Amino acid sequence: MNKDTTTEAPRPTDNWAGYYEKIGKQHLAPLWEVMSELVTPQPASACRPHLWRYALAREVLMEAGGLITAKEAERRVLILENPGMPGQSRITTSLYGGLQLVLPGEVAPAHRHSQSALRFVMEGSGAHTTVGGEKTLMEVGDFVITPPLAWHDHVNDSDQPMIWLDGLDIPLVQFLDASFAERFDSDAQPVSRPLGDSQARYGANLLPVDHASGSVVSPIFNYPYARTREALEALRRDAAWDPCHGLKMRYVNPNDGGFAMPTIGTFMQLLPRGFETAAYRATDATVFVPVEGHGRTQIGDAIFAWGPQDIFVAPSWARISHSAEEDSTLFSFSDRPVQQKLGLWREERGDTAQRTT
Ligand code: GTQ
Repeated sequence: MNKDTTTEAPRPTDNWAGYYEKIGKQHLAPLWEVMSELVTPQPASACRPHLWRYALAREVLMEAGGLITAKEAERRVLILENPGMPGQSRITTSLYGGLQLVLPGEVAPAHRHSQSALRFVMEGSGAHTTVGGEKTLMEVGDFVITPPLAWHDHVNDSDQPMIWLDGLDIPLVQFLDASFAERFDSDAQPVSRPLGDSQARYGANLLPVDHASGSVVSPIFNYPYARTREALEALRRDAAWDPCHGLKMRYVNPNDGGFAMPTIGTFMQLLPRGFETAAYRATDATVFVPVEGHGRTQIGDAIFAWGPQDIFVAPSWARISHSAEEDSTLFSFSDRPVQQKLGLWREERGDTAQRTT
């Protein structure tokens, strides 16, 4: 190769600003200025580890109960804003979290949207949500699904406040510009199926003989805590404890054995008293909700002491280790189904993780 052909071309190094301005007029930009921010050697997340103390959040949520009705608000929710992404309505980069309050006698009116929602019940008993024509009663620790575009209204006909954690794929749907939403023309949708129908039809290790599988959303829309807890308790007798997770189970869609929701993976784990997990990290930022027990979790450099109903979040690729002071159960959710479908999900376990730093 003739050396001169590469060195002769005029180089604009003395006038980058002028060059950038010129190409900017054509809506062009130089990759070399941004390459290292776009293609990072490791996840570079704005998401921060954080813990919301339930008692404190509850106090101000109850205050909102005196300021606005569920109907006025459409949904009376305090958004759990990740401190690294203020004003963006995100608990992780891809997911939204909020605490919703429905007071006795209130209705959060029927609507539907493209976004999938999970409810994880924090407090109260016997209020119901109606999803696609079927009511389900909500008890503490229940995991309830609202599939994309399913009509849903929440009604509290009990005599106690009902509070649950909402987890939605709002940021993900926003990123994809795929949001649709509409209001139903009355507060409550008609109920067309008896209580417990989906549970019996799809949630009893049976499926109707001609059930056409294939939906990406589980037809079971309430996974009661009582049954989950019972399974964990039975398994602990002969548990092969995972050094990173204790005993960790995944909520499943009986159609295909996949995750219960298309965009959000949900999990419940048991950490027995005294258990200390080995460090673990994965690319799915995760929201944890202790249901029973007390313990501590280290996420990167942050250490959080937690008890029932607290909510804490671990960013993508931050090292997580838990220690349980009592028998503890932790619900968690993340965007793992999305990452796995896209071939992006990655994890690093235990000692390996320690050695790679
Ligand atoms: O209950 O339908 O926290 O539509 C945010 C958006 C809850 C809901 C939220 C929603 C809902």
